[in-house]
Amino acid sequence: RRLDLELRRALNEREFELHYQPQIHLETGRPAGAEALLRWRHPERGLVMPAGFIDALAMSGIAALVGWWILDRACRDAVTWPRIDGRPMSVSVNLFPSQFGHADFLHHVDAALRDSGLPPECLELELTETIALRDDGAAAATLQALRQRGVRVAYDDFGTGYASLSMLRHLAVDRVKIDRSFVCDVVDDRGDAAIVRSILMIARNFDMQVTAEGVESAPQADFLRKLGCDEVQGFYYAPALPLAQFGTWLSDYE
Ligand code: G
Ligand code: G
Ligand code: MN
Ligand code: NA
Repeated sequence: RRLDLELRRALNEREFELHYQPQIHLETGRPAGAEALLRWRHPERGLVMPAGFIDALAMSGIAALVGWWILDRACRDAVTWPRIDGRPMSVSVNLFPSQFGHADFLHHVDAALRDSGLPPECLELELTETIALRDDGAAAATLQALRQRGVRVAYDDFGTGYASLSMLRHLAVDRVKIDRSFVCDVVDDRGDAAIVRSILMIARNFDMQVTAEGVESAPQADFLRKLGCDEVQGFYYAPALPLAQFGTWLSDYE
């Protein structure tokens, strides 16, 4: 169909680009990494956000192809980032469902790391529970293989799915990302605060780091810091920025 054809063209004509949203270590207020977020530089419509195409792309036949490009691009971009406070910046890459279960998945991860020279410890892969729930036995083996390489894995949108807890039992990961729907009213809504506190407690017991998404104000950041949240991202710090602008943003911290 029309959008499908357009997405194919976008891939061939190199209309996709990655923007980077900073991730801040709450204790120090310093950048720790960035999440790569896909944008479509459409010749007529200008910059198109994922809401306008990501579901169609995920279901199209080229999702994995675009996904390998994203992985490769993100690793190549991340090696250019400076160390902050002596630590290298990490890059978080969102995966499409068709990537994680793909027979060549680990091959592509290895190739992206090898070709870029990015240390495996600097790569974090973001999964949603629909991805991890797809194939239980294979998913566990794949996570184990990533861990052996030193690549980290995060659960995205944590708490929004129906199987968030049972996933942790079967598939250990390094980090959970608290969905921004729990963060926006966390200061004023007792229910949201209770959920965030509970996620933090579960994460500690499973030895996982926690990133809160969608932080838009200082009071939210302060609240999350006092609860012991590790990292945050959100408009309060920066939106996703084109690579060059992200570099400029980072240079303030060098
Ligand atoms: O950038 P924005 O917040 O509009 O992105 C919305 C959602 O689109 C993200 O939360 C994520 O789920 C999805 N998304 C954005 N970039 C990527 C990408 O590079 N790969 C995949 N698989 N999903 C992405
Ligand atoms: O991977 P995920 O689907 O969670 O992607 C994060 C999305 O959230 C991106 O599309 C990004 O543009 C958006 N986003 C990032 N920071 C904020 C924020 O502070 N507030 C809101 N409302 N959205 C945000
Ligand atoms: Mn994400
Ligand atoms: Na998310």
